[in-house]
Amino acid sequence: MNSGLFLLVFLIGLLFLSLLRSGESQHIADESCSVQIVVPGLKGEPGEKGEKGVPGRLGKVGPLGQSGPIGEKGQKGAMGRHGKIGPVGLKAVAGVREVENKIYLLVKEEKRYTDAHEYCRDRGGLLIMPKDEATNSLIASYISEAGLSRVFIGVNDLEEEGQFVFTDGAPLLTFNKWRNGEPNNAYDEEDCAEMVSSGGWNDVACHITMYFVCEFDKDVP
Ligand code: GN1
Ligand code: CA
Ligand code: CA
Repeated sequence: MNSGLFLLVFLIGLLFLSLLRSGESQHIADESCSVQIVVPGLKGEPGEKGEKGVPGRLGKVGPLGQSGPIGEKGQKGAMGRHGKIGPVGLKAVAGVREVENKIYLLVKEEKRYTDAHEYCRDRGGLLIMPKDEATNSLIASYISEAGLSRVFIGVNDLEEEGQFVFTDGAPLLTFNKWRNGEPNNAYDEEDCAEMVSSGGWNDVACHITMYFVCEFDKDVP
């Protein structure tokens, strides 16, 4: 018994004693009275150890930890797959020139005159027919800028010696650009024509091969 309980019992005992003396003093006046004071007993033996309790609740979530150091760079990945096949290119062609109603194409493939003519015609065009000074200058710039010295043009006298016509059959009535002394039908075999980088024309043999320029009409409505 602890000291608090002992004090309580002691006080209760005193209260009981005072009540006996005041309220019932007459009734028990003659009785022999005795005061009993309750005192705590000896401390008992310790009890047996209890069973283990159930586990407690989960604790609160802790604060975020500090970020770690940046890792090392990863290894290079494997090579990717092959790309798709690209569009068909224009073989050996160096750009084009364009005016309001025509497109000019320098073909850097050496061909004889008739093969060059067919090349252009098969693509919807004809060998270039420079019918005015502006067109002739443009083609001259085109070939000189390409670093060339000469190209076949669509001029020939295959039908009748000395009677030069454009490849579309039109005669050279209002414009030509023959160099001095040309056409001379050298070796009696020159029935086709070339343009040199200055813009001048010269009749040459048709069986020789060189680059050439095609012209194409634009579809102007
Ligand atoms: C001569 O000089 P050249 O090679 O550029 C000739 C042309 C012929 C040509 C044949 C002034 O030109 O008429 O077509 O050889 N020029 C002169 O290869 O005679
Ligand atoms: Ca000729
Ligand atoms: Ca000539």
